[in-house]
Amino acid sequence: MKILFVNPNRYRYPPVIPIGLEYLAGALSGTGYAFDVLDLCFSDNPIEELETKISEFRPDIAGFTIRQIDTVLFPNNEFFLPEIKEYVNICKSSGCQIILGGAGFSIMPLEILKYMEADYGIVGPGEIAFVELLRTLQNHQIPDRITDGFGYFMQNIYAFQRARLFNYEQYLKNGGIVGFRTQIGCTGSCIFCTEANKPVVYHKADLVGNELKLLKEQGYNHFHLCDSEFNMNLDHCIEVCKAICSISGPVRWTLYMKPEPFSDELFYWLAKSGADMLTLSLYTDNLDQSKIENLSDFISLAKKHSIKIAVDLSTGFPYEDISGLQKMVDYLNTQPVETVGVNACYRLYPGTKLCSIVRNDPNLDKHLIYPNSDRSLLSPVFINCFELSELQKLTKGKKKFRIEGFEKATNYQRIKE
Ligand code: B12
Repeated sequence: MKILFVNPNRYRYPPVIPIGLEYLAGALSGTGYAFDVLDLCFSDNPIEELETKISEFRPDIAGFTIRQIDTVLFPNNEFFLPEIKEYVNICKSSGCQIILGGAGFSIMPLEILKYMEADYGIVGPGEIAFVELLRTLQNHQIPDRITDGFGYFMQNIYAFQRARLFNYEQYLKNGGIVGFRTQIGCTGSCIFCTEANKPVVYHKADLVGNELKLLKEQGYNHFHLCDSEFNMNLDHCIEVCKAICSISGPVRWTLYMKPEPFSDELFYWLAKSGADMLTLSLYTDNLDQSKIENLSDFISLAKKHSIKIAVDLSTGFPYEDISGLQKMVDYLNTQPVETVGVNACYRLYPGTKLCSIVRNDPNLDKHLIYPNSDRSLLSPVFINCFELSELQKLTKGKKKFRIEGFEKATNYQRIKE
């Protein structure tokens, strides 16, 4: 059975190396399945390249990684599924079975499977579930159309392998950065987020160190963490940092963090292992004095260890009073953070708390934005409760503040050196 992995992600602000396929290919090693990859990110003629690859390799299965449904931001939203469907159709017409996976796919698996008219899909981490699915197909048994990849991780420490499949140089030349993962899942419970309340599986810390060591030996020394948030379990975080410290020669890395938990020890090890910039996710709802004090401690510890902070500030949830944003803007303006991106437009996804709040209150309908004529949630729908003009008024003249949705860039590109 031959598998062709396809990366259809051609959004390049910045381009992202599809490392999910590298972990998947790592899991295939030793199983005897033949596979090849086609990365369409920089292709000048993706359709022709795909057709050529299919006629040369003759795969039985095409495995598509669907990293994004759309860009999540508004305005200037880009919806990716119609383009991906064109590639899926080409594979289908060659007789391949289609298997879908990826972070975007996992958000609305049933809907995307149907939209793509694909055969099977895996939600969440695919490493173990994909191999099982191949075995089931090979044994001529009928698998479930959708498998929950998390269900296959019985232990919460995961020994993984990562293959090296893609042309990293081309990504780096175009503003990309090499990613790595230290855990799967998220303990956060943000009301708008599709990653909320997912079981967490930790990568074995020494294997994370080893992965970065191998990448460093290949000449890469600047990395981006690909966990939802890093600080879910401080013991694991510190173990990972220590493992990174064991690599000879310095590396730099950048990460996502939530405001809690943290400790002086964590920041010490972050800095020692080369973390020099973090994106901190903050919210303005339920803001009270104790949260501000906690935040001040977080910011001063990062500063003490020379780690720069970019803030992603989410505001304007249903029923929220704008005075909370005013308070947060005034506070952050006095703090040693490099940039603050303010977001008040939320992409609605079925299954999130925000979506059920909206569905249960028709008074919120006036805040909904439908950028496309299709009114299903597969095509983006947003809720926006704070007017753009109000955000502009509150942040006017405050240089480090930026309203999200206009600029096509991400924090590691904004904060250099
Ligand atoms: C890190 C990250 C970034 C970094 C990437 C850095 C880098 N160089 O790698 C940066 C900051 C650059 C970034 C940018 C963007 N991101 Co981002 N990002 C993430 C994050 C946190 C991790 C993604 C990741 O790499 N995971 C690690 C890899 C190993 O996992 P994986 O790809 O999911 O693969 C596993 C499974 O999905 C599965 N799998 C994957 N492919 C396949 C294929 C098959 C066939 C199978 C069976 C299984 C399978 O198995 C894999 C191994 O376990 C996710 C959220 C999340 N926790 O997933 C958001 C996320 C993917 N990003 C998102 C978005 C919107 C963006 C941007 C569009 C933001 C913007 N407006 O600029 C850009 C897009 C950039 C681009 N060119 O695509 C959204 C997509 C949401 C949606 N509606 O679809 C997510 C889900 C966050 C969210 N909840 O909103 N991002």
